[in-house]
Amino acid sequence: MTAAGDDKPDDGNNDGAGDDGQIGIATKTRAKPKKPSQFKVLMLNDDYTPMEFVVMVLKRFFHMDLEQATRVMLHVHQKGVGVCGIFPYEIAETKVNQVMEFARQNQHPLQCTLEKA
Ligand code: TYC
Repeated sequence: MTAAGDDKPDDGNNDGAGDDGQIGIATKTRAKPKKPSQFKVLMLNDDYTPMEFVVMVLKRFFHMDLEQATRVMLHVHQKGVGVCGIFPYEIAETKVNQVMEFARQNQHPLQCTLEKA
């Protein structure tokens, strides 16, 4: 970024002055803006939660249709873990909390967690 509206490339010396060496309003921005980081919501297998309940969770909280929810549930059942979706941190955290609370209310040990994508 440059000082006070000139259109020369940044001199990069970051001395607080513009490219012309004059003091002005600090308008420097990041060279590489950080993308909001994404998080996988993972579903874990267990021996007790009914398959139908897991399918219901995937439909309700992850907006999957019956076929997709059944495929993900069976993947988790067979492999031990599976991805329900990838979201910005706050949304991923909310989904995990919703799933855990719904499982708890229904007395199932279903576990759901986050992992950086
Ligand atoms: N393994 C469970 C059963 O046999 C089904 C299940 C699937 C449980 C996926 C949890 O995340 C899960 N009833």
